[in-house]
Amino acid sequence: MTKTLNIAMIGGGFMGRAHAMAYATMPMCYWPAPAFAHRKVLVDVSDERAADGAARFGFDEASTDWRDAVTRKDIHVVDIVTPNDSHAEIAIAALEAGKHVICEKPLARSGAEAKTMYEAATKAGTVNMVAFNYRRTPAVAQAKKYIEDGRIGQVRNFRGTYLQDWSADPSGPLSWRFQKEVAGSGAVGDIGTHVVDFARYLVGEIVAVNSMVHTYIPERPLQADALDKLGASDKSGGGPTGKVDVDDEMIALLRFANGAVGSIEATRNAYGRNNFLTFEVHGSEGSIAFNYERMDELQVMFADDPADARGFRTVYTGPAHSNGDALWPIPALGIGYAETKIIECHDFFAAIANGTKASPDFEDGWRVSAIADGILESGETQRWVPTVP
Ligand code: SOE
Repeated sequence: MTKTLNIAMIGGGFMGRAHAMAYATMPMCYWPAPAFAHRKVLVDVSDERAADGAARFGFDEASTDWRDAVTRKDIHVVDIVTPNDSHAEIAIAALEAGKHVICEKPLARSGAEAKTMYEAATKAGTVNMVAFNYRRTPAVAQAKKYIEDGRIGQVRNFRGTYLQDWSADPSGPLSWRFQKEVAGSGAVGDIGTHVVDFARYLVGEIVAVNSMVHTYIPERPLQADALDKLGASDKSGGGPTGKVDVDDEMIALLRFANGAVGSIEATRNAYGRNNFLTFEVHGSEGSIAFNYERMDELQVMFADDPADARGFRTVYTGPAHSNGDALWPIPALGIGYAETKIIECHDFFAAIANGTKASPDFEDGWRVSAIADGILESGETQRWVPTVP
């Protein structure tokens, strides 16, 4: 019989909504489901927000006491969808209480902080996952398969970008995402880490980086509450402002353990780019390119393509591809952000049900955070920085 696992979700913002949708719909896509994800208790910072979130996202109970929620006997899974500064404390308490833990990215504000979570996870021996959901996109998983099958030969170059524009307007408020104490870093940790995850997933370990890191908008209007106001702007002016102490933009060169080279760019200030998360991988026998803004498609070129048909062609993902049979029956019907979270949720619960490791786990989260630290350090020193902790 399919087991039911009770979830305590800590946080009820945009990411909480995405996770709750996945809990509700995962069995509709994967049947029989590896387990039912029962939405038991939602924790938020005030009674009102918790009650609102519980009602909206379909949780039985609302609470403002995360310590109680993560130690309750009837809770099996703790889901952390809070700002970055609380990930470690909540995750370690949950792991010490023997819970399975899924945590939003970046795992922590720094490599050192992420390491404490990885160590707690190792000690607990429960299933742990860091939510780098974009690698669950079927086109991205197919790119990995092409690479593993040797379809593009020896990988030589990875070129990744994550460009958004929601923070390009200086009148956008000083939310937690612009505060080092809460976020750890800016574009580097928030979105650059998604590309680092792609690079490690597709090519392998990154051993050194050399980067430029810059902050263009040094001040922003103070925000009255702590809510995440992605893309908001307040043109009224004249109010108090506060200092932005994180990066707006980074460009990094990468050296991989297997000899490949690469580059990453990340910014949330690129007008006209919305969720421009891309990669190109060049190998000795072909190339693969992906852009999340066209997430059902993969561009491929294999060196043995006929000479009169050279150039990239489009593969539309569907039932023939990774997780495709769980999604829609015809290629290019169109998937979205929600599907990446459904697949992530399935893989996490399958790991729990089967007693296997989840991927990417807290060790990956720690290694990605250590690479983010290296990018920030190199931005200051202007030197190559080794990134294997
Ligand atoms: C804001 O840049 C953000 O919400 C990121 O934090 C997410 O990781 C990304 O998936 C979408 O954009």
